Amino acid sequence: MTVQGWLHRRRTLKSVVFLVLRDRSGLVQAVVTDPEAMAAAGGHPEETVLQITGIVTANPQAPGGAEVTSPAVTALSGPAEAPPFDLYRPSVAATLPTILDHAPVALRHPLLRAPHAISAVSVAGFRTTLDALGFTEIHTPKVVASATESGANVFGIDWFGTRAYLAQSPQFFKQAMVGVFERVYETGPVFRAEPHDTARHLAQYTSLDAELGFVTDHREVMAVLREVLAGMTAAVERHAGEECALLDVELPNIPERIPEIHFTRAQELLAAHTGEDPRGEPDLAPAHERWLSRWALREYGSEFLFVTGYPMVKRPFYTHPEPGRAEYSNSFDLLFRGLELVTGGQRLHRHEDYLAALAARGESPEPYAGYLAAFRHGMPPHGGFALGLERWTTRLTGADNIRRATLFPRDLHRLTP
Ligand code: AMO
Repeated sequence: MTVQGWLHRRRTLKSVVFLVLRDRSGLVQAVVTDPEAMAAAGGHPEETVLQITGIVTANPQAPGGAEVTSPAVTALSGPAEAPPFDLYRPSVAATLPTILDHAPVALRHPLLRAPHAISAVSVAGFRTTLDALGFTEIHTPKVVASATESGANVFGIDWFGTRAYLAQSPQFFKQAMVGVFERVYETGPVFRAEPHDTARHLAQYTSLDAELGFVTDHREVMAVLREVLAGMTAAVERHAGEECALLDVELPNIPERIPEIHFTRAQELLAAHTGEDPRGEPDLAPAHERWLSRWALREYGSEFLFVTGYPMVKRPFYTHPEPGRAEYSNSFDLLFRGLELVTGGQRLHRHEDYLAALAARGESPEPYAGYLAAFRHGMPPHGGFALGLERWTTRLTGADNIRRATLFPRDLHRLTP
């Protein structure tokens, strides 16, 4: 048989050279015993790209349980320099900045590659779940004329002499497409000019968005999200078992009904039990999210918790208010292992409600004309959510920093590689 891959590890002994080759499926060892071939094989440094043809022989001691004997070894290309750390060692002897600086080669280490394989199958699980529920995949512009989430953390760019922005979310487009397809989803990059340097913020991240029409309120959106989480987890279990084993990933149980707590009740609990009184604050602090996650685990055995009803002042203008309590909203955040993973909710769907909401915030409808057009032609009650892919993988793999779940992170300090 012929195998092609990278020379992961070379060991030269007196009468044998072991070449461990790495390809997309794992490791395989070739055993070179012919003296002439040994001299040639012994000269290849690690990360040389090799093609090896030989006889496959069972060997329980070899990685993968088999090895290639009597190999003919051809070098397809050789490395110009050694990797910044040994890729064959079981643990990674490098700091995060070194890993990120050398991402193209560092990510070849099985431990560093694994989170990205998990991300990939998670996205596949997101897609299959929503496909089965009758959603249509869409692709929308990433250069836009107005901010969607808030004007504060948007990147401005020059677009042929006109002011434009990098999309913070496909929010407007996915809502408009409810008018066309009823149920849509999108996976793609979004941009946030995040000035803070934290372990959970990126300036570019991958947003997994969904939006569906004909909902009664945000709870139907939460039910779809529950199915999506189950589908993503099942996909990881089925298709990334090796990576999960390598990283000691504990997959979460997805409760049939994810527990839910209203924002006001969450604040009461925090006031009663944490020695802090956040009542009156319009949002939850990261420490509050961690506390509530621990509470949900104790109280319901759930690693997920929906916090619903956030105050309208903290939600974007498209948010639907809570019937009978207009200062609160039909929106939610989903906390997973102490971190906000998803935001979603019910949206306004009547044109006049959008005009009123913008006016109440002292904003002109002018910059939103293209967006508002959809609502002039009849839109059903609808809602949706967005899940941050890198946050999902970070929490799933127990990574200490979101950058370990991002191929080429973009942040306050990093624009390369
Ligand atoms: P929001 O702004 O809360 O909501 O973002 C949704 C989810 O995206 C992730 N996220 C981030 N991940 C990494 N780095 C960041 N800087 C970052 N900012 C956000 C989080 C968050 O929960 N349009 C709404 C969604 C909706 O209502 O459909 C929105 O974008 O996991």
